Formats: sequence, structure tokens, C-alpha cells
Amino acid sequence: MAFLVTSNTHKFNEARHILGTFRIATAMLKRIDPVEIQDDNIENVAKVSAIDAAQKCNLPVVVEDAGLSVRALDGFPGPYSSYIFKTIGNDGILKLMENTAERDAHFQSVVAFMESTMRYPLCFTGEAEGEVTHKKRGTHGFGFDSIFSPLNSPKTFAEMTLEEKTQNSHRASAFAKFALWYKTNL
Ligand code: ITT
Repeated sequence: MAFLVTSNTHKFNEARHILGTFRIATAMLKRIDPVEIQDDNIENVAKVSAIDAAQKCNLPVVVEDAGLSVRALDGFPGPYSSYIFKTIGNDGILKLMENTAERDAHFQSVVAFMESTMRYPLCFTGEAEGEVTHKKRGTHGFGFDSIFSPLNSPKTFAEMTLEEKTQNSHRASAFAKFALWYKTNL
């Protein structure tokens, strides 16, 4: 059983689906509110949260942190994705890129696993390359899904079902690496 510490139900459902394909059950630990440091590296943010969550829950825990990096914006919002989504949102990102032809972007996901016998969390990363669309499209998913279209797909993540999104997502790639490690080590 993997205990995923998150307040985001969409994230949990995606993780549960991916881990389910590896026959790993997933439980959601809400309202733990692990510390989220501000750092320009998503892996550091996930690690510190995983250490804090493991101490608070006294369980082996999984924390996942993700962010969208836009090449024309020098990688912004990246580790500041949460704050930017809450403040300027998708409309704000589209406005920033109004006159920008270069639309390349990628999602990064870091899954951090921590339990009491470990000195440091173990991290597994995944990426999804694609581009920022010119308009919001789709109603599924969450966050930046409606403005991100992965490579070789005419759809945005928000135009995909959860199953379609998790075929090629940053989160699927990171959780698949975690699942393989989990299966052989736990
Ligand atoms: P936690 O409780 O797990 O921290 P969160 O929603 O704050 O949930 P993150 O910190 O990992 O999740 O994500 C930072 C922001 O990036 C988040 O607010 C979303 O808007 C966005 N985001 C993350 N993963 C995404 C995805 O798969 N699709 C679209 N947007 C995503």
C-alpha cells in the first residue's frame, strides 16, 4: 500500500490509476500539510515535504511535486507553479505568451518516497514535453491541463480522459519508476 500525501484529488486519482496498473494500492493522506519550501529545484521541494510528512504521519509516505516550465519564459513558472496558478492562472500565462511564437514547454514530476528506516527520501522523476496552446481547451483534469498539449497529440491534457492523460504524462513516468522500485524492494 502506498500512502500518498496530497490535498489534490485529481493528482491522487491519477497516481492511483498508474500504481493500480502495477497492482499497488494507494491511499490518500489529506490534511497533513507538509512544509513546502520555496526552492528553484522541484526535487528539493518534494524531498523536504516527504521528510516532514513521514515524521508527521509515522508511516512510509509518498509525496509528489510537479510543475510546468515554459521555454520562452526561461522555465517559469517551474517550482513556482502552485503560486502562479493561484494568482495569474491559465489566463495569465496565455497573456504573458500572447505574442510568443515559441510555445515549447514541459511538465516535470518528482515522486519522493520516505520511511523511518531511510536517512533521505528516494526520488523518481518524470517529464512530459509539449507546448502551451493559444487558447484554453478541455474540461478534464486540473491546473495547467487546459493550456498544455503533449508532443504528438492534437489534444490538451484537459481534452483527455484520465486514462489517456496517464498514458504519457510526467506523473505516469515518475510513478512508474517508483512502482518498479517498490515492487522489487518492498
Ligand atoms: P499537493 O497537495 O500534492 O501539493 P498541488 O495541487 O499543490 O497538490 P503541486 O504542488 O504538485 O500540487 O503542483 C503545483 C501546481 O502545478 C498545481 O497547482 C497545479 O496547478 C500544477 N500542476 C501539477 N501537476 C499538474 C498536471 O498534471 N496538470 C496540470 N497542472 C498541474
